[in-house]
Amino acid sequence: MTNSNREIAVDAIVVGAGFAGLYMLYRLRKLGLTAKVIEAGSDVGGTWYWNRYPGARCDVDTAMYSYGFDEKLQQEWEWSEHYAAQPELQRYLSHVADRFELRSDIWFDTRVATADYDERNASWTIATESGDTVHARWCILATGNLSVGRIPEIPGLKATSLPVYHTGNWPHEGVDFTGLDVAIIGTGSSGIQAIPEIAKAAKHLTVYQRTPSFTVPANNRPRDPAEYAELKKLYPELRRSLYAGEIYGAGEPLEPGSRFRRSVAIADASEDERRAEFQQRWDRGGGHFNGAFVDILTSETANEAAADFVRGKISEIVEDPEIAEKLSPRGIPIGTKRLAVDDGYYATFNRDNVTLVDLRDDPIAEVTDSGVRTEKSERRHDVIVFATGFDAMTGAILKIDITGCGGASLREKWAAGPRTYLGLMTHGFPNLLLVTGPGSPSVLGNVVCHIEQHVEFIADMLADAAARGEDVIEADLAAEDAWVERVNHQADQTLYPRANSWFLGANVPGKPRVFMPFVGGIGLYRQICDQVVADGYAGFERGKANQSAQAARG
Ligand code: N01
Repeated sequence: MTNSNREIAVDAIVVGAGFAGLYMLYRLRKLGLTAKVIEAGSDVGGTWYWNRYPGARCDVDTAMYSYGFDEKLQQEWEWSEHYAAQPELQRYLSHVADRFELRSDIWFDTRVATADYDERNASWTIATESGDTVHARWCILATGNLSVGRIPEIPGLKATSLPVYHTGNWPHEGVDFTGLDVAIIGTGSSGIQAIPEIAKAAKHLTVYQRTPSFTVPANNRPRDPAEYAELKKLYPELRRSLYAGEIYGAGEPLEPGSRFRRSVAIADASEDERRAEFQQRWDRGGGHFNGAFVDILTSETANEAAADFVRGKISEIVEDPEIAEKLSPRGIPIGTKRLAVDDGYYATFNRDNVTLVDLRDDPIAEVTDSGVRTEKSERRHDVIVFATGFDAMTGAILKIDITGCGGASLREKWAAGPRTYLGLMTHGFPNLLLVTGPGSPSVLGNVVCHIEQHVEFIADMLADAAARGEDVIEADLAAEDAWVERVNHQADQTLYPRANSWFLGANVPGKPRVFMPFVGGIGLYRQICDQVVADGYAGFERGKANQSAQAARG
């Protein structure tokens, strides 16, 4: 990275040029504010810029995993498949950047190092790793929930001469696996997407699995033109019902109506009805499998029925019963780690060139120059792929050294877990706004609709403050404490805390175990936000900069 030493002052600085940062910039400009977006990558795209591993594709029907804010955009853009692959998503975001002429306000290849709040001026000073300085009234973090990849510490890994890749930071030129003996470590959503594709290309693929995950088929297919035309007519109603939480989580359905709305409790369905419901969802494909019954994430009985159905499918698909058993998750409620959506995952284990190593039985001891040594055996490999996930939700925020009022450090404030009001702001850090921050529903469901809701909330709040001549906004401490309590309480009513998931930070050694997303669903969350607005932005303290400075000086 070269030193650029630019210094500018704008109304708002936005960190990140993925789905959130692009739309935020668009809305800030609509408010007449000057803004700059800082992006570490060389192009827009965020997650879709970095995650280019083979098989990377959306796990939500992409027609709904797209912006709804511009009618012409959603009518004119043509998705080719139900579950678009990474290149198409990247093209879409690139198109959005060009269509709304956003690039001129984005600094690419630039990473934010520090952000410091100046109480006297009620403004933020952002310093980049390459020596730039930006002064801004508002600092908006659109850094993504899954953008800091993690490779576990394994003896010998740092010293190995083998090529090592992480799915979340994949080489742009791709990796040619032809004729190679490949190891992949990790079987979450990324591994589950990559494994079938790498198996097709490689001479041999060894899958090192520590915990089996539940996955359901995507049943991906090209879009049928007539069905797609019909969908486009229904966009407003579909988006309305998705935002209202009337359709399950990510918004798999492509038509409104009772068929896709939240279903009945499992106790109200007979054995035959249960099976039929699971089967039709399995056949249709996609993550809405977990919406079969309304209590799958709250009732052990309902959850076990769904889990049993999937385990039954694994034993039907996988020919070797021992491998089928190793692939079958037990003791982890289905859906408490994000349900993966795959394209031929289980059938991949029927291939002659695929080996499954169960790390529960035979843990990794070290990585060598020739491969991977487990406690019981040693295998030669030409390349190692890590699909070991992310320092999720807080990783990208805390990677920036952020100081707020009185020089307080956000890393210290969040040392025992993130504390926010509505996932939007954190007390002691005025004018710092988070898009889909911890404490919001964000990653549970369709993140694009959550992003749109947050960006619109932030833009409306800034417009309202401007209309009142206010330029300082801060989360009220009591409101924040009450929100954190509510997020925890709500999670405790579900089965979510039973899994060692990244939702809880359990995948990062030493990270506090706190359930980070709001599990109440986007419908309830939206109602709460609407009420906050109706009550004059209740829970947000607002004022004028000089008044705040006087207050700060005492
Ligand atoms: O990461 P993960 P991911 N030794 O944390 C294993 C989104 N996403 O990148 O469970 C051996 O889920 C770990 O094992 P365990 C989606 O929201 C979306 O796959 O900790 N193994 C697990 O198997 C998803 O949930 C799309 O025992 C180790 C795996 O690595 C999120 O990203 C596509 C290990 C990590 O799974 C993260 O998914 C892909 C070790 N030391 C991802 N450490 C879309 O389609 C970890 N593991 C939009």
